[in-house]
Amino acid sequence: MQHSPRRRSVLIAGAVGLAGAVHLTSPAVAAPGRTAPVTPPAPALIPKPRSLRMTGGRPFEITADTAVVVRHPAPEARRTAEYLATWLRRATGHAVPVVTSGGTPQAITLAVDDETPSAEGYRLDVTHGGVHLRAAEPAGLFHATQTLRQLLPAAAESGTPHAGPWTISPLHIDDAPRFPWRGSMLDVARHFFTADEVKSYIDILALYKINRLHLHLSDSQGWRLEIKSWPRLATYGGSTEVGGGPGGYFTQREYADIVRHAAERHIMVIPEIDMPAHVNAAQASYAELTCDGVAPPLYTGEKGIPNSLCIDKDITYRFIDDVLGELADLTPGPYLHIGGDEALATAPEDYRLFISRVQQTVHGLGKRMVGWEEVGLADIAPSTVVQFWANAAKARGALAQGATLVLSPSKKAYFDMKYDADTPIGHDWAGYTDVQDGYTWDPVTYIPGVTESQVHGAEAALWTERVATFEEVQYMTLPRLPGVAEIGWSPVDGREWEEYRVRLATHAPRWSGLGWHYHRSVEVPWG
Ligand code: TNX
Repeated sequence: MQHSPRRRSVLIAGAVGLAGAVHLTSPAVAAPGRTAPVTPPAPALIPKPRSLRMTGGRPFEITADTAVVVRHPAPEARRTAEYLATWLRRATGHAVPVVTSGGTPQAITLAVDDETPSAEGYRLDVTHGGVHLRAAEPAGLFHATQTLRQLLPAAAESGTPHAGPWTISPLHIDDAPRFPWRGSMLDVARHFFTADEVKSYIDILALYKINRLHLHLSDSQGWRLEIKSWPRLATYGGSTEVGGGPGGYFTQREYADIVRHAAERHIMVIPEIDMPAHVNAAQASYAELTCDGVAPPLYTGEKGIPNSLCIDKDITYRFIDDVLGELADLTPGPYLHIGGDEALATAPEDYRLFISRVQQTVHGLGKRMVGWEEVGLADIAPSTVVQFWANAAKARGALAQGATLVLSPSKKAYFDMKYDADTPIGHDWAGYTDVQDGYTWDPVTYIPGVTESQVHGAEAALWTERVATFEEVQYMTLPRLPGVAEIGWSPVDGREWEEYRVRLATHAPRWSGLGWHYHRSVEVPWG
């Protein structure tokens, strides 16, 4: 499906309505009897900005004279400028120096914006003479650079310089996210993915303004983080994976490197240590974590197996204090995810006692607790973030206690679900989730009766029992991830599948340039 430039501009204007501030006044709309100047089509940005206006006139061009100018005092702004300049150098072959002063023509300027106080919002202006990125906070500046990246041709992603011309049509963008939590979960426990692969995953998240990376670091099939006080968790518990492969784990240094790589892209890492169930790898490593003191063998099967930490033993809580203590020290973000799902081998009363004790530990470490929806069955503090995946009653139990939600509905946002019957890998227990299914839902209305203020946002979850290679991670993630990103960022009023799928199709050359595999869903009009 093709839209004329004018039609596409109007569709972009759909997003403007909700923001209510700026209206799309296309210079292409001339008075009767006058010839309209040609206005280029609105760019196919994902997530769609809150408001975008093509302002007309001669384009901006990146030339050998182009510099990146930093007029924002935060050190992170300087880092973002360097990141942008590095990317531009690789794309264009130009020198693109980073400077802090001087009236450079053809400059791309990063500056403070006192008018957009939102933590992640930004404004972006392109004129013939220059590009201005303005934000109150460094995160907004970073997001602005990712928008700028999408304003340039896909050839810019290939990692080797291309001949220009590198032009951008004049426009004004005023943008900010709808939700503060736009997440992506990667299960590195069922199959292990290396720190370099995780960093590559983070780079894709950044392009779509995803700002939370949730790492599922432990499960029955593998323990993936070095814990210095309990070393066998990683060295033995991490020594295999589903199917019997070699598994692996992150050293603390590697984990810190992942956290840093994410932070440089304004992405917060949410680490999860799953308990009281999903603990076979831990119990295989330390027999004292079982009630009978007998260590089970390592497990490399795919199905969940009923196991539980021993709720009555003191050593269980020493283990948790040690593990969460080391994890908290390594994690600058305010959240620790303690899993809490599918505790089928734990009696309900024991489960409630257990979650209360773990919550005390998390709070004692100065962190907020995150748990899967099952923690709504326990007594939880209002500061708890509860991750919905299937059961509305449990989520409501959490809301009734003043807790808040992140939405990961398994029927919409589980990227381990097959796209359709022909998808060679993945699950189907929650149904097929093709691109349209993954795009057409809303985090506030998904569970009836929930209000916007009770929702932090949306998170995609990629479980990896059946996802064995990093190519398969890419294939299950794209093209669904941009949909979750737009659900979390863009105003609900501007979201329309027929328009989105056309926009999405234009991103495929970008993914190819980056070397990313993706699924060519029949629902998307790929070029
Ligand atoms: C359910 S959703 C699980 C995971 C599995 C997933 C497979 C949730 C909290 N638990 O342990 O990997 O299904 O789709």
